[in-house]
Amino acid sequence: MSTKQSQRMRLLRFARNDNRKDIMTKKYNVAIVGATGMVGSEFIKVLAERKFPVREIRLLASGRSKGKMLKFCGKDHEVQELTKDSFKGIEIALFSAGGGISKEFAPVAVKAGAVVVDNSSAWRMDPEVPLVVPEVNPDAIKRHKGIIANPNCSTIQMVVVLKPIHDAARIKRVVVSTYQSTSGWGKEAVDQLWQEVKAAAKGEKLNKIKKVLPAQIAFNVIPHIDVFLPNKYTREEMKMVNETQKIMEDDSIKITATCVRVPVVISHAEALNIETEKKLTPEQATEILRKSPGVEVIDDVSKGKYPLPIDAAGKDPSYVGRIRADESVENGLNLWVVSDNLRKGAALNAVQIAELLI
Ligand code: 3JN
Repeated sequence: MSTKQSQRMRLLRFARNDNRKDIMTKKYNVAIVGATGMVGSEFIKVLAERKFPVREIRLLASGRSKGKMLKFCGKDHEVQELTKDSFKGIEIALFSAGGGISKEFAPVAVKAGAVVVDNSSAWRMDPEVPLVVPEVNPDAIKRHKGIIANPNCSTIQMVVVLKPIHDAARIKRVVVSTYQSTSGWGKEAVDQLWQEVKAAAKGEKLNKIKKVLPAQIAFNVIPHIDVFLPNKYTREEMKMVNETQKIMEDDSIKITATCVRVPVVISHAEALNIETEKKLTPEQATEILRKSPGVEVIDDVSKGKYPLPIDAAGKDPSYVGRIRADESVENGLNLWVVSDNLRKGAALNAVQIAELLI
């Protein structure tokens, strides 16, 4: 059985464990915490697009956004202020409002009877909390005790590609360099990019513009995402290492990362160098990836075809291209992976987790 078939079987087994009639008829009360943020807006869009069975949608945000109107499935909904009483009757709560809010309010939501899918790093490495990418480790959600963590955006798009290669040839080591879009750091980082670009076009000085990123991002790249740690890596880089091992359920995979911010609005790109135990030719790797769930291969260099951030924006897959042998080692591959960081890297993955739950 191919990897894609066996992964599909696993997803089907999940579905069969539930009462089919229930799946068809039951609707859920869903809360979105951080509804006015970039990922929050994407949650609203993805739930509607995928026809998630929503009975009530409760849009929660800080007091500043209270009263704002947002559309869900063509209807206006008023944003409510997040408080400890916000979760009465809620069955599924999708959180994307930062680690502090998740630490404080996820347990409150669970106590009120909800299952939380949390997009922050607050719970990801907690051994009691499953860290899930549905194409990779769907079975892990069975162990949840109320909270399920959504991995970091850079990790998600990478593991969707690593998993089928690991299953076929056992990955020994991964060297990843990321090219991360500004939307990964939120609306204000995107605003910084636009303001800098507009100022430059008018011949104005850029150093007066408010910075939320560590440096000017227009016409620049910044090798600094999240804070620096004592080992001189950034927290973003160590998230990629630790989360990948947890999701792949294999601490023997060695990973090292360099995470870089680039002046792109949506979609993260990653250059992956992979060393495997068993030899995989680029043709074999391509064949495996073509059949893998959540992956789409775009790889025809003779026609100049490879994945680009502007093409991946608004789409679901992890796109892979530039599949070639690393000729400096015995069993090595180089790949280029691009995916929409707000969709598969955040909202879509969380909604797919919620779909597994129901
Ligand atoms: O900058 C990016 O491209 C990804 C950033 C993710 C991020 C930003 C602030 C806090 C995270 C995350 O998801 O890991 C967090 C966090 O929750 O720690």
